[in-house]
Amino acid sequence: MNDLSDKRTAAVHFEPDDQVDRLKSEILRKLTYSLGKAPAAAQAHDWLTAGILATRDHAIDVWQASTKESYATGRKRVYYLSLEFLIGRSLADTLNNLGLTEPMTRAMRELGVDLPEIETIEPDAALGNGGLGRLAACYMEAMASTGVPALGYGIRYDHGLFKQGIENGRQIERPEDWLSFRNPWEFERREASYRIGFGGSVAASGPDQVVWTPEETVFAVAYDTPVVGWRGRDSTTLRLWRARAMHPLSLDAFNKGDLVGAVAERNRAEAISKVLYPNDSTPAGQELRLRQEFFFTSASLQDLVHRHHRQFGSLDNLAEKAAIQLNDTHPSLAVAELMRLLLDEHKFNWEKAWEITNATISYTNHTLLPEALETWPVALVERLLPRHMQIIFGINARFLDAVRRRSPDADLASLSLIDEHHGRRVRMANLAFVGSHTVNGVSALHSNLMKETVFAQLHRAFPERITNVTNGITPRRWLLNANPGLTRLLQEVCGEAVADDIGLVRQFGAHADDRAVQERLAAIRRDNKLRLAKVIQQDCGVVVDPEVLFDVQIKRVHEYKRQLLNILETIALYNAIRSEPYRDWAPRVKVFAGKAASNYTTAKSIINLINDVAAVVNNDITTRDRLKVVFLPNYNVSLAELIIPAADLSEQISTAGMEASGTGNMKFALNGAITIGTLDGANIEIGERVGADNIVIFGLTADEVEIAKRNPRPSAEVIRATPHLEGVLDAVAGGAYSPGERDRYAQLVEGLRLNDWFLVLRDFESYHQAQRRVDALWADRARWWQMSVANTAHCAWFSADRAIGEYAERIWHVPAGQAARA
Ligand code: GP0
Repeated sequence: MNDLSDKRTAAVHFEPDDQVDRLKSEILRKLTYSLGKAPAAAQAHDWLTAGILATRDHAIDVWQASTKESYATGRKRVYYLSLEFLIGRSLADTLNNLGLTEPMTRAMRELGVDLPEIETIEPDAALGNGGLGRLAACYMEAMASTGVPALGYGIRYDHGLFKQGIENGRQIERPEDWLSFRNPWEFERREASYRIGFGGSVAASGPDQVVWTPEETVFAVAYDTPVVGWRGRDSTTLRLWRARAMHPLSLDAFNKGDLVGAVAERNRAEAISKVLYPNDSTPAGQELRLRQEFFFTSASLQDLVHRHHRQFGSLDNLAEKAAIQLNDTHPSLAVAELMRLLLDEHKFNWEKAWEITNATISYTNHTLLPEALETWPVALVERLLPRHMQIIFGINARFLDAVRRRSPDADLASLSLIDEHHGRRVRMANLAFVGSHTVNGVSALHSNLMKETVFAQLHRAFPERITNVTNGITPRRWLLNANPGLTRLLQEVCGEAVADDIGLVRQFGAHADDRAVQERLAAIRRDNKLRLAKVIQQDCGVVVDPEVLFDVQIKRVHEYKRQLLNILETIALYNAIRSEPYRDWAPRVKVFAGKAASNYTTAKSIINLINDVAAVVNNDITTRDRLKVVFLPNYNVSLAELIIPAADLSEQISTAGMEASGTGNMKFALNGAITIGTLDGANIEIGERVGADNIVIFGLTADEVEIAKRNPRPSAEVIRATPHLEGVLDAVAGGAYSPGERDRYAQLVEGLRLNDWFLVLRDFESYHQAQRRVDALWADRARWWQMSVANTAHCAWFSADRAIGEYAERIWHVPAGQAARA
């Protein structure tokens, strides 16, 4: 560890001016010799790239020290397999973690460049859809910050999540192109490439041992990016795989003049890492998706097995030195692929191979929605991965045998890795569960529901296997960087060290009644709202007053997240304000943002409705200073960083039992927004920590939702019992918000009337009442700031450092490193 601390003091030894001068010359060297540009000719983008390259050098110092240390001591390493890493921008966060924000800002200023401005032209690395991918990104940073040696494995998509435009109120998708200016953070590793096979045939070569001859082979090439942790003490590695063809050009075809045929193999191979599937919480079910899953899983496992073998000369101790975490079921094939490598390539017998596999792998579940659980047709897996299908059958036979012997009355059909009901399909969640030593849910409620619902039978078979690790978020990105105003206040009140130990924000709680603190808080929030208001004006053409309540729902658009409940209640509020203009309504702006999967018709219709309602409401002079509705296009990580610190009210209103955890909810609460929410996911744990008086809860509980689903109450009856609802639904269905196309929302409303699956109607009145409680709280501004202080003060527990600490101790059995103890 000595070289690490030496390096750290080395950075501190420079006098500030030396450091600025040094950075200046580093930037100029990059500009001149890496980009070939003279300062006078440099465009904003060149300065950005030069700044990133100079910053990256500092990251590399940390990175190499971390890698060397973990290699030299032979410490256990975590391999985090995730099909998604939703990173966002990297420059500001990396500088901040390295302690270089100040000197870099000055260095750039002396070169005539405004750093905060060029930071905003860095493209978001949007290699993920939503919460699941963002969680992976937070965890890579938290492992770096707490000294857990780790590699994140994923796919280097050429095109990340699509860009969303809004045209005539409707979502349109445009391709995303983050690599068009190259990615200055990454290192291509041609030498680290692996062959990934598909199709072909298998032939027995011994007991349990088989030779697989793939019909098709592609290369996986590694691209590495360092992720530096807080104060640059440690670093993790993000290793993303790109697909390349073995034969980029067929000379045969070329010579015959068949130019399309000449590049056919190349196109087919490279399609694998071409684009991220834009589905969140619902499997796309396309063959290319399965190819993506196997491609990155196989490359990652070959890589880690190879590295382990090189370091230790044997795979017997793999489980002692490697912890493989599966982020959802997308990398479930890891179970079969590790078995294949151990059996076929390293000649272990089945029992030993299985023991190693099971002791090495663990799995995180992120959803209980039955439609979201991944399954693949046996016939497809057999054709694409014949050897893996054999291994899966082998695992299943042994597993079901063992269960049958232990408990003859077990429900084998629901335990089986193969679903026999809908054609034969491989259940990826069962494969991951059986292959893992530990399976975790992402909030207390979710982990308990796992035991009672989808995994009930597996839980009976392995009562020790399920555990909970409530999600966490990195406070560096989501508080220190996103909200510098609040951070300064917290440092004044709780000491500079809050940045190092977020737990110290607890002390902020003692100042909840302090008038001066409340005023500071109000001023900070106002500044953040002004920043957001400018973007709202630019992007939506709507002027909003920073004095009004900012009521925010930003997340993927999904029926279970119930943006529809929010917008229907907004319509009711709009009607109410118009009929009683002089009541003391809390003036509000309703802020929405979020993407819908491109094939999710209902979600797209909800986006359309929000925009149509906005068009009506924002042009009505009677409600002008009371209500505005805006839908910010192209929600992404950068936009979240802008919106969250400006929010007064955080909408977390999913149907109870359906949102596994939520992580946006944590970001808002830590930044001092008040949550209006259901008793779902981590909302429950937020409520437990901030106290029932400091959160606004409404709606059916998960248990009540269960009952309501078994005995559905007819929508007509619910509507009759709910004041205002009928009028709202009639207006929407009748085209009041879509005068040019009167039946635009007929289906959407008809859906609610036929089957209110997500209990939008059932929870409407409760939500409406909760919003009136919000009005009252907002009217008493001292009370509001008290609540806000309590939220910030009691949400440090939702730090990703805490979550990673739990994984490290209870699942991976890796000691946190020097950084965590320092
Ligand atoms: C869950 F199943 N999540 C899925 C999925 O396909 N994509 C995804 O983002 C989310 C959950 O919905 C969550 O509740 C959770 O916090 C997150 O995974 C990380 O665990 C949304 O915030």
